[in-house]
Amino acid sequence: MIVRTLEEIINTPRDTKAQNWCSRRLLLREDGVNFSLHDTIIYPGTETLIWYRHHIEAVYCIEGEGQVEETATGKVHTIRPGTLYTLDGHERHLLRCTKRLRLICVFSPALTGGEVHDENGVYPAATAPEA
Ligand code: 9YT
Repeated sequence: MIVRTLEEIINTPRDTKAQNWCSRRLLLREDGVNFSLHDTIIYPGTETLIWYRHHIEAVYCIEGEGQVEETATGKVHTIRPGTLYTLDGHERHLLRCTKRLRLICVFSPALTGGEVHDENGVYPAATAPEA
């Protein structure tokens, strides 16, 4: 059994910081459960281009307010506490934050840790199969 707390992760290497967000990575690939689980904060007033070409991400909002815009269609979804969105089609999108968002995010396959978006909003694919 794995038991850990957010407090144990803050300001460690599992607390990954980018310009528009920070991601506290509670479970990673090295934990061997085939998904990763993150407690993510998105900073207000930001817009982030995201395109998880190699991953499926599920995002459950527990605090704040924002929008997701699908770039292929222009479709806009409001994000508020209690809203889930899942990028089951690897949708390229813009994530806008109007009120500091706290999001619980699950990635499959699991992130290895340290990933931040490249210029296309992509996280790299893991190089070896999961354990
Ligand atoms: C919603 C989203 O994808 N935000 C970017 C950070 C990501 N959730 C992560 O790496 O935890």
